Amino acid sequence: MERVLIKNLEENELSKISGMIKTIRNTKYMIFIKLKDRTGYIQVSVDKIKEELAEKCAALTTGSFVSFTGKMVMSEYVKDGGKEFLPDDVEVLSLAEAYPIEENALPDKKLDYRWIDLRCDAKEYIIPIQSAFVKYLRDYLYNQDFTEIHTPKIIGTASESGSSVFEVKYFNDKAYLAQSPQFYKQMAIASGLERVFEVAPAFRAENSNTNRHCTEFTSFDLEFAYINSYEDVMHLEEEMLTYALGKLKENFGDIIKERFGQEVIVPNKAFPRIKLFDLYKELEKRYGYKIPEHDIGDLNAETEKLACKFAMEEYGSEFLFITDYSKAKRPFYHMRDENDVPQGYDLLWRGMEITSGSQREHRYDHLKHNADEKGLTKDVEFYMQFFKYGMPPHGGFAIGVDRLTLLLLGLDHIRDAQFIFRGPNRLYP
Ligand code: AMO
Repeated sequence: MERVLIKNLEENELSKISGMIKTIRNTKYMIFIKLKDRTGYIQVSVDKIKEELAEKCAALTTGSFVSFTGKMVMSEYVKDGGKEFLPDDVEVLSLAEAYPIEENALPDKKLDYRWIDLRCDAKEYIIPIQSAFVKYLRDYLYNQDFTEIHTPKIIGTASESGSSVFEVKYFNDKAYLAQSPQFYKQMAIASGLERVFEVAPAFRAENSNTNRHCTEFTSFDLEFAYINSYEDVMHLEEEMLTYALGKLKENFGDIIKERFGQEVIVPNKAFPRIKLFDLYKELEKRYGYKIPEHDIGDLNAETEKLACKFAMEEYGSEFLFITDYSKAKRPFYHMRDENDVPQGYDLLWRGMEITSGSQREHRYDHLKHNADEKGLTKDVEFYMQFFKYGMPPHGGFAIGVDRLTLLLLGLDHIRDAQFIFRGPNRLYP
């Protein structure tokens, strides 16, 4: 018999359902099993009058995978829609041992058994919602004529100044894990592709044990040509996020509210923008906060939080674009204006940086000047080649998918926003 998904069950039709046992309750006359498949839950009610079946079901355990054959009926005694499955037969596909973790286990222990941890009510939607978020972002870009690309993650030279790279042995040579597809997405522009994006892992050898850093994360990168300024880049990001949040609210708004207690807020106007040094002034004026000397020209975690508080109070916005960073703190590939101000931005959401973006320097001489100034001449030799044989004006940005998930669902730590977390002390499972 063909399997029927729980969502598609028809009343009184003989059907076979398959799924995982979420809970099992053995009472005097009945056994109640909460069965889950990818479309939802159903209560399977086994009457102990059916002795042979009841005996088999009594031996089942939480986490076991089973198939039941029987009929779905409507019952006034069953909560959440009143559907109940009355089986005639059970087939055990895999019997689970007792779980090695409880819901209140320590985070590290839960990571050891991540696949079991993801079965719990609080977490089972994290990955499906993340998948939908990325799909909506992708959909937006396909509608805007973007091409998805796939760039190498094992590379010959470090691809981003400033961030630490993981070195790997490559036969008799040395290679690195890509911190970003930055150089390759720009190379794609040089190849004439005009509008490209990539959703792929990025690696950072940063020994940061914070709730927002991982050593491997998923980077949603894009790059597009024929822009007039970095305003065009910010505008595209704003439109893309607004579209995706709209879709998320429509399709997952209720479940996000119910399971995570978070409201999906769809922006209804342009995201506010502020220059970095104006932000410093605002934060000092409003909250008496002074940025530490060593962070001047950049943001730190505390500034990001306060900046978002300011954006909400001043503009009623969860998002805030920060522009006009110091050139010392920005990569050499950002275009600069006549006053040497980088034409780039960071985007903050709910207290955290989610994006960096900019118009890129596409003029060979200017780019070389910027690279020389940062002492990178040798390191970026191969990248400089892309600009010698024709390159249109262009720009782009990258969003951290794990941070998006963390903030959308109001999770405490990025380890829960990743299917499998990678941090300085985490290489397994
Ligand atoms: P940047 O280094 O700011 O920019 O990274 C872009 C975004 O990626 C996410 N991110 C991280 N997420 C989790 N753990 C980390 N260790 C981590 N590092 C970064 C953040 C961040 O905003 N090439 C540029 C982008 C561009 O200009 O197109 C870059 O990589 O959400």
